[in-house]
Amino acid sequence: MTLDRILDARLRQRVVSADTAAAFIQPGETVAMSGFTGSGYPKAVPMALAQRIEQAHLLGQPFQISLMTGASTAPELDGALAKADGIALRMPFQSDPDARNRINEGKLDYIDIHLSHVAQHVWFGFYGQIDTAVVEVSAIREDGALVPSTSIGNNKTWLDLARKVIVEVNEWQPEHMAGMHDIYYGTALPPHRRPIPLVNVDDRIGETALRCDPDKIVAIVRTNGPDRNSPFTPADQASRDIADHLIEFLKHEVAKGRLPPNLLPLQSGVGNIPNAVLAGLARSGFRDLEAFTEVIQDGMLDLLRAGVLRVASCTGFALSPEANEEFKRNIDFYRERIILRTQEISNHPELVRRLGCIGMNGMVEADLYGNVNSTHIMGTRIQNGIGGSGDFARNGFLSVFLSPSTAKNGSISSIVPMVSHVDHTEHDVSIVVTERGLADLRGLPPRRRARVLIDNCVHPDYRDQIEDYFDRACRDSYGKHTPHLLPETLSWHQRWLDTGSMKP
Ligand code: 0RQ
Repeated sequence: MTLDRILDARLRQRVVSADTAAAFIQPGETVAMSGFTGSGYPKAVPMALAQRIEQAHLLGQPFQISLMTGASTAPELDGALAKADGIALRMPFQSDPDARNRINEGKLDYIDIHLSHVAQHVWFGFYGQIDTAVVEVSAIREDGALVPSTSIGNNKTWLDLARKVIVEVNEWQPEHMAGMHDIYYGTALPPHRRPIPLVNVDDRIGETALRCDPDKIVAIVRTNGPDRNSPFTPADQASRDIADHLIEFLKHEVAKGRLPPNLLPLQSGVGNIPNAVLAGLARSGFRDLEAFTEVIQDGMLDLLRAGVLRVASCTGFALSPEANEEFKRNIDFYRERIILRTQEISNHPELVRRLGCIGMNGMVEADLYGNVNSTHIMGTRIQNGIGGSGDFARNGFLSVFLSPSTAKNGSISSIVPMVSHVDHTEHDVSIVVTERGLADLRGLPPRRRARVLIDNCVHPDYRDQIEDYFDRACRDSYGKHTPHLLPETLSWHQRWLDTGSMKP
């Protein structure tokens, strides 16, 4: 047991309070913070910064920053800064209710991009200079290298490119995480890029700690606080039915010889349905599975413990409080089986395609031809963001989208004539699953895709309505390749906005 997590004596002298550290951040700065789906985000400096911003506003002084992270964070970061009206621009992903409201009120600019793109676009210079990086770590080694905590996200890029760096050393994070991380320093910019030497899910191609020029570290803050641990909601019947349809399909694919008996590396989004899929896999009889994914949630720890999953590669965690305790208690077991990577590697299109990942993500809605909306409610209100779903949908061996067939107590059909916003085009979607069944869209032309979706995925309450639309579109549409009645395509959404139901 190490007494002090800061082993570099020089850096130990830079320990200050969160308030002192936050004072290094000036109005108008671009600030890049750690954090991915509620893990490994800084716990103290963002709150101190939010207070500073509130005080400035009370004095009538403008104070906002542009904020980048790995993905979503927590109330102490996104929530506190959004409530303080401290964020002018946010990227690349968030799921915080306060930030979401401000974005949807048009008061906070949000850039929602593929998670694999973030680091490279920052390196390309598309987002200008990063002024300050604020990064949580679990320890600082004697040589000054930073041992990451429960997420890596874009931290390598932030530390490489920021002009100044604030480090939070969080003693709540398990000290024995050291060795779990794999930070690849071989990325280069075009035209100097080389193949990434990762051919198996468990290949280690990098270093176990982050490099950081010690001269850039202006402040170090000691913290001792938990990650945002969202409580686990037991799977409902619809989620279990969705999981059962998908697992039956995967078994069918093995029987047909299109997938090996231990499948191909799994990517799983976060939430109730993906967790139900993981729970279903635990009972499925599959063994020796692998995960090449962004986020590890409770279900993956269960699969690892049960020996169903052999190894999991990710960039962060999203665990319940119980799962977090379990993870900390058995850290030596998990360190052998989990590898955390930077998100440019965990989500890299080259690797997702080479490994042949099976992408499984939630969706808001799909249309008759298989276009998928993952982000916008009624086409205009952002929910979270595309996250990593596009990295896996476009490049994986299979791209599966999962959703109940209805939303908001049945007043909305998740299968609509035309999606109100497109995140994944018909070219990137192979399988759609609702609790009603599974639509296998592979190899089908548009009208047959519509048939399969109607027959398998639409809720009975909306079946006649969508059949009627499709029949009339096939009869009256200008072109018969992807039939549509353009004035009617979004009438379902408008009806819900007008009357509170998509039903006529
Ligand atoms: O809103 O709570 O206000 O009622 O959308 O829906 O049913 O709670 O489902 O939490 O699984 O989220 C697509 C948003 C699904 C998620 C999405 C409303 C619904 C509710 C949430 P309310 P649920 P989930 C890995 C991969 C993109 C990012 C991604 C997501 C709210 O899966 O963010 O895949 N995906 N990342 O009522 C109107 C519909 C609706 C609808 C749901 N058809 N119309 N509202 N809702 N369907 C992680 C990362 O990349 C970091």
